[in-house]
Amino acid sequence: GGTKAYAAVDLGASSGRVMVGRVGPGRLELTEAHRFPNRPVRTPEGLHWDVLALYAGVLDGLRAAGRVDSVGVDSWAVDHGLLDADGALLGNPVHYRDARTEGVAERVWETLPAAELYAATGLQHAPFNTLYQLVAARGTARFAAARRVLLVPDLLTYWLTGEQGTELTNASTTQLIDPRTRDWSREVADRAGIDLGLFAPLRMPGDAAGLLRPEVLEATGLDGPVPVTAVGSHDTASAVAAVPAGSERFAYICTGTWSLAGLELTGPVLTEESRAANFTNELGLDGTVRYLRNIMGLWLLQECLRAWGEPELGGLLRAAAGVSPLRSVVDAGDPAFLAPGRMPERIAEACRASGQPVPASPAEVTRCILDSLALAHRRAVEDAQRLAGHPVDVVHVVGGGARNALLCQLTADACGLPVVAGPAEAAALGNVLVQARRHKLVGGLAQTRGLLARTQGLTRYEPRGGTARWRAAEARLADR
Ligand code: ADP
Ligand code: LRH
Repeated sequence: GGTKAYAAVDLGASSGRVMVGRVGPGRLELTEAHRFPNRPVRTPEGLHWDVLALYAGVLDGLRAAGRVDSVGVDSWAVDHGLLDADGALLGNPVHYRDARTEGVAERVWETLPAAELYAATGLQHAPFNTLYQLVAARGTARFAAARRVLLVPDLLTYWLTGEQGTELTNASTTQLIDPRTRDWSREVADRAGIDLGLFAPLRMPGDAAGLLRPEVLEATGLDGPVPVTAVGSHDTASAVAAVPAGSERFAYICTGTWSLAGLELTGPVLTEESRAANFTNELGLDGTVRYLRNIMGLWLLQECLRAWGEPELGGLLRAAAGVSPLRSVVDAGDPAFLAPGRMPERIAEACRASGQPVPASPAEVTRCILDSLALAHRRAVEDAQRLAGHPVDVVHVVGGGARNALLCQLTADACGLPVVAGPAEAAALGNVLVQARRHKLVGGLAQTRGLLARTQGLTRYEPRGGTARWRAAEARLADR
């Protein structure tokens, strides 16, 4: 009694899943109902998300989940679908790794200088920020026909319920939100020539987002009514909400396709120094700010695995653990690694260009990637503390990379701080917990973090010393 079940639809860049969270007094259990690949598709027009395949996976997952008390959807940020005047999707959402935004930011900065843009929105510079994508789309027939922009989780929520909205945490990655007012920045939109009327009204995590449509009930075999709840629909917002921290003195690293490394703050840091360090201020639950840096993450390894014909990951990581440490490192923050393709070669080229030994075997390349990620984690955790004036004494690693023991240990060593790893499915848990708030089963962040710490299996990694070696490796990169 007193336990409810929630379906968390969590779409990552590498896989989508529908998880079922059971929440009751002192209870939080997560099980996987269905997982499906997320495979981007390149057509002559560019690189796209196969959003219909993802929606089919969501419906299969809801069927597998069975009876639930509500549903919530989160996904990767910035990307969106365009709808025509009838509400029909105009083509597949373009992938943030597509090249159409090359050079677009530089054009925008001619009328809206980068420094002013940062002061107004606090958003990192990434070529794929929604603002730049919309500017890139301008002039296309598709954009001319567009009457609405829906971010990916809002698009799926629309298909599930028929209701449109723009959830705030994900809206904060568009580069059109002022993190101080937590509302649209009309000035930025006007100066960039973007019509904010394209976006549906803002909604907050915890808001009702409608009921599953009759056709969805039919397709999933569920009995209605099934409410849908707006959650922290940016996957990173949901993941940070599920960091099982016991105090405010923590850093987090959400490690999946990306590594998102930083701090949870009560307000944005909009200084010029912060801009130069490319830290972002994204909006989180309960008035929080996600102050973090994007690091290329396990994308580097995913792309190598693809090039090597998908060898088994466990064996490769064991082999990498035996390779001598810090032989060569690359800058895991370098946007040069953003696009898909030829990843082992690109990593080799970066090592050669910086006069380091070129990793040859898959085990050596894997070790180079993990050392480089740990080094980038160290830099982000250090820089964030300094720039925000917010010291920490523990680093929480959540997301799929929390299952990678070598990466967690190297991160502890590099940061010179203990790492607490887990939960690996943090985004789904954060999604579930916001739904459970609607039924008053859980409270605010501090309370749910306690529940997470008590119920989720966590692994602790102590730093093994030798931070001098990491400082030296850092200097090797900085010299270039
Ligand atoms: P995303 O949400 O961006 O798709 P995830 O958080 O699901 O990413 O993380 C996926 C990554 O987690 C994989 O690329 C892989 O490197 C890592 N991972 C998943 N399972 C394991 C495992 N059992 N051991 C080591 N690493 C793992
Ligand atoms: C991680 C993520 C990240 C964004 C990127 C586009 O999945 O949402 O927070 O920067 O995708």
